[in-house]
Amino acid sequence: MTLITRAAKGPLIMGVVNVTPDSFSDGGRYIGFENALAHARQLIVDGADVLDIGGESTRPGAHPVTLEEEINRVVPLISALSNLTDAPISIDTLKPEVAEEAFKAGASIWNDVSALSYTPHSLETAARSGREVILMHMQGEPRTMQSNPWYEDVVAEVESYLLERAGAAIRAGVKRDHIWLDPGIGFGKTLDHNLTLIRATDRLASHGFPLLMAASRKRFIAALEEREGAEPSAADDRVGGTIAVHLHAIAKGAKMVRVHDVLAMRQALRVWSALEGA
Ligand code: HH2
Repeated sequence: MTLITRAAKGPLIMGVVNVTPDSFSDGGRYIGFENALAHARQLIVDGADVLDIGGESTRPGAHPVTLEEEINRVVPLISALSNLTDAPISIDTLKPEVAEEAFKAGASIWNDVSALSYTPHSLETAARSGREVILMHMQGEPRTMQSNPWYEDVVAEVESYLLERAGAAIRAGVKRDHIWLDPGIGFGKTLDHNLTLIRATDRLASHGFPLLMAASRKRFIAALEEREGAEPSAADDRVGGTIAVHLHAIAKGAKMVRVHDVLAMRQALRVWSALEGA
């Protein structure tokens, strides 16, 4: 069963496992194999439906990693996890070579923050793999994307980009019902761009492709606090803001949320679903 089929029954929680020294919110914490494995297993116990494994940070200013290093970080973990659990595994990478090795090790979803545009072979690799793909919007590139994000109409531009990338994926041979879309919260966006996009979840989710919302611990939550005269929170302390965004998005049709704090998100979703009668 694909994730998309499962999501038709109710919103899914994707748990983040960053095997990186420099991710913005949890960099360095799960870098060793044993630590990463224990963390991933805990996320499943906490209620994750799917695990998203990443070996390269996309935060502004992060250091690029070599292909070999990225493969060495993620593949042993994916192999071990796919022997230990039935939970689907997603590989968060820009590189088709990493995605291919991850698929061989047991991953079934390619989460690509470049929407399969980073290399000329990305579309073809995704199509050949037969796996599900997550296509995310980003303005610019991770190193500089937050320097001066600018849009005439952020919702229309993100929407048309995502539909254009979905069309390109389909033309390359990716199945239509294997495609997720993601507005890319924080990727080349100001606080107001992020809020406008989150409010537009219903519009972005209205094109027949399931939508992923991924706001976990992101900096705009602290920017909002700052704008309101409050002390901006550290990344670890943004769980309340994360949950607020994700429940708002789920109420407007998002089918999956990507989070670091799975236990809190699962509890919030359980209570919200009971109240909504879902
Ligand atoms: N955000 C991050 C990484 N991967 N994938 C999708 N589809 N959507 C996102 O918004 C998204 C993503 C950034 O968060 P994190 O993994 O915690 O940090 P880092 O990239 O620094 O490892």
